[in-house]
Amino acid sequence: MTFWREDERKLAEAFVRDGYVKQAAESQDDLDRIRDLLADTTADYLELPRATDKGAFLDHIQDKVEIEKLNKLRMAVMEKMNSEPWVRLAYFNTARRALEILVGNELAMQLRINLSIQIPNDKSSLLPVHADVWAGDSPYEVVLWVPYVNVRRSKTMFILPREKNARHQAKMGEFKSAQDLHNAIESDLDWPTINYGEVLLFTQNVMHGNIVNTEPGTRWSTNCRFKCLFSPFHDKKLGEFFEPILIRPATTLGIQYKFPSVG
Ligand SMILES: O=C(O)CCC(=O)C(=O)O
Ligand SMILES: [Fe+2]
Repeated sequence: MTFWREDERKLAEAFVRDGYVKQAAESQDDLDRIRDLLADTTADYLELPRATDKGAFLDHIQDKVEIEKLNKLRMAVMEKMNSEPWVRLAYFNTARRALEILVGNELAMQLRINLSIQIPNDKSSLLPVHADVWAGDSPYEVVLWVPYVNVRRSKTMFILPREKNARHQAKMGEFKSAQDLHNAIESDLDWPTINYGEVLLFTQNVMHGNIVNTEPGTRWSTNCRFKCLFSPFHDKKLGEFFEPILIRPATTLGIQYKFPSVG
């Protein structure tokens, strides 16, 4: 006996087993719209003509910007992306059904979508092995991670699948440094190949991160957290870091209900 629908159960089981799932974007139009905004904003910022092939333009941005100016560009593009009201809904639409299956149908979404740009051989924009729950995120959050170019090997991110994560985490006290930890987990890491048009959902309870991109092109990706509105919040609070995006009528009625006063 299970209350799960068969296709939903498969997705849920894979997520629980590995701590992540990859799937086709549920709305290619919304994905394209965000990708095009990133490309056009970048072109405007660099005072270059807007590209026709936006994907290729992003992938080859290392030819157009120096490493020293990269973070300023990243901040400017991120600012623009977060100032466009349609982007949040478009972002959600790229994995709406999966988020409802994996997280819930009453949802809070992170207020800011983060952008990461990793040009080949840049050592300055790395996120060494970590789990966001170690630094104030609640273990109930799921990250929707979206690449705007094809990513694989060192151009993607690495994830330690759940079972292996549990094994290594049990020996956490033995590691002297992040590098030590990285060396210990290295052979157990997954490096999901994700083509443009696909998205990744993962739990930040498992260790993950990235290394220097030694592939020929630049990685462009965004990440944003979603959680069930009624799951416990940790340091990242509702209203400060998250905002409700879907509240169902029964909840609205429940919140508004006032018992009749008696006597
Ligand atoms: O994009 C990456 O390589 C890492 C992203 C990450 O650590 C996160 O979204 O929590
Ligand atoms: Fe992270």
